[in-house]
Amino acid sequence: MAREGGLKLLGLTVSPFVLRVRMALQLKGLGYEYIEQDLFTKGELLLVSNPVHKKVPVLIHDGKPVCESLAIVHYVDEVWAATGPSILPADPYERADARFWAAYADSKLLPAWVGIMWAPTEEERAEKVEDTLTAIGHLEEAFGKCSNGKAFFAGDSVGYLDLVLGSQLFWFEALQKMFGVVVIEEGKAPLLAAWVKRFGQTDTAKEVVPDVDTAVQYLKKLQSHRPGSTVAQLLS
Ligand SMILES: N[C@@H](CCC(=O)N[C@@H](CS)C(=O)NCC(=O)O)C(=O)O
Repeated sequence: MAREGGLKLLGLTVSPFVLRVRMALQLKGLGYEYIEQDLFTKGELLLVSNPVHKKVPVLIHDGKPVCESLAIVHYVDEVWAATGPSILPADPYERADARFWAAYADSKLLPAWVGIMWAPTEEERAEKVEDTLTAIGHLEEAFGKCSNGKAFFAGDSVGYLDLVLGSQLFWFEALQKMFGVVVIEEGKAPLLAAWVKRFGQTDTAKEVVPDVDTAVQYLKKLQSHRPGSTVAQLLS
């Protein structure tokens, strides 16, 4: 992997937002310095690089910070357009559609499954499971439409939506392990269930996705800090 001069990533191993950026850099074959952040005690570099949200990921390219995971993936795709495969679709309509579903995955699916972890009662947990499965139902339809019968959202190889949803999959495994919730069930979302298996076999997934136990351990650590801690926002 070529190491791109002046490329640093401020991250957190268990963050799906960070993971999608690592996946994008892997797809492009770009080397970078990875700097794990302690979000319990935020360091100076994170605070000056992302003074508005103070969140990871932040990609620092030649000293200039780029914040927000989707903006970073767009940036990587544009700056290294001639390096490796394209991440976003070339066709403007498909591009707009991919952005629509990425925003949906982050604004509806992600908060729903994070809610499963933090629900104070079993009743509220069941509601969050329902919300999660509704979002998965929409994404199952989106997969059918975007993939056009091919292996990935982007067609024959991994692209934007594969990264956006693929970066959340190891947390789905953690949810199953900790709460017995099956987020992508073969009977209800057969296209996505088959995609999960294919995605797991890609170099992108194999090289950068953390072990599910890392997520389980991190969640236990977060739970011990609730309530009233800003750490509660780590996966919000
Ligand atoms: N919309 C942001 C979300 C990033 C985010 O929520 N990062 C979490 C880690 S998973 C974080 O840094 N939280 C620190 C905090 O909330 O103080 C993105 O896409 O980059």
